[in-house]
Amino acid sequence: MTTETLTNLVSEMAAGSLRVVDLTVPLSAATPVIGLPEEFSPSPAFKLEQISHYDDRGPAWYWNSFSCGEHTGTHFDAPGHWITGQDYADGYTDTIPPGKLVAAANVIDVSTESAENPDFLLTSDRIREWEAVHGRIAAGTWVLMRTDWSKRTAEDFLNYAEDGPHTPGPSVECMEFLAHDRDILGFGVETVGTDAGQAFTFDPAFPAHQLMHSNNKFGLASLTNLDQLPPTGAVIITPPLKIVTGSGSPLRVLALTSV
Ligand code: 23J
Ligand code: MN
Repeated sequence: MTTETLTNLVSEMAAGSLRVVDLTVPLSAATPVIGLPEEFSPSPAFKLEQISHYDDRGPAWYWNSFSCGEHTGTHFDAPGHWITGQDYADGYTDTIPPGKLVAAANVIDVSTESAENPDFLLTSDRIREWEAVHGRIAAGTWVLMRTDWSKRTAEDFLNYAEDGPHTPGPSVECMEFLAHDRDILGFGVETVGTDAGQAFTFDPAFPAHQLMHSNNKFGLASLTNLDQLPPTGAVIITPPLKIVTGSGSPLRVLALTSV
């Protein structure tokens, strides 16, 4: 049975009836990173340095070293990233069970609402509305919030104002609902972080981090191409780098979807 499923998978991919969609943004020095208030340590941007380039440092080979914060570009938030998730032994990049790194995705399109209001908050009511059309969100699946934020320029993507960033995200009660009533695997977004720009003012602050990670659930940030996915039916592959005791990492996120 299992063999048949995998045989069908590769033949449907070869035939073009299953497609691989890349949900990853390019990783370079220009990749936007989250800005925190200045009393906190900043996240360094991605940096690439040549080790050699077919030259006297290495005549037949080209390679680089790179550095960045773990939460740079398209990246995975492990439960241990947040104080509320620190005690899960299986909640760090090297200890997450691999079976949790391939899962179904539910894509909730709130791009219209987000275009009208950069502080748009996803609510449990909006999720129930989506479920009335697409079916109930199953336990152990991803919820991906489509905002089309990845289509913005870097400046409008971060969207800073004097009172902080203005970007869409989930409400507190939405995160409680998805963690407790739906028992999802994790919450993914197109914005720089899983929380809304103004989430530092919420109670609790940063509910996506606070509530997902306290329940051993994951985050995905800076996703792109969510407009190429169906509302249900796609499978996403999300293995972070196996950094020992890592809180997350940049990663390549691939979606398998029927055409
Ligand atoms: C550190 C502090 C606050 C936040 C974040 C990181 C993220 O959004 C992140 O990338 O996990 S809100
Ligand atoms: Mn993060």
